[in-house]
Amino acid sequence: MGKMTEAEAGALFAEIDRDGSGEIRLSELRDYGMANGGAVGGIKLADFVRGADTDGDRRITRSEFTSHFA
Ligand SMILES: [Ca+2]
Ligand SMILES: [Ca+2]
Repeated sequence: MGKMTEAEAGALFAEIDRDGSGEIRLSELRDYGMANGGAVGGIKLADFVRGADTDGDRRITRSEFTSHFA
């Protein structure tokens, strides 16, 4: 999508991945969204998951995240 640099996307990923597991679960995304008006990088959470979770396992890995945003 090219909205962010890879460094910016990595920093945002680290912010959302609170337990540092290397993947974002829906609960982490929800917690982040609740503190940020229900959106990640200006994208609604549901749309974000649909777009970024390319393998459909309902978790977003760092590579899924960065390839979606950067
Ligand atoms: Ca995590
Ligand atoms: Ca995934």
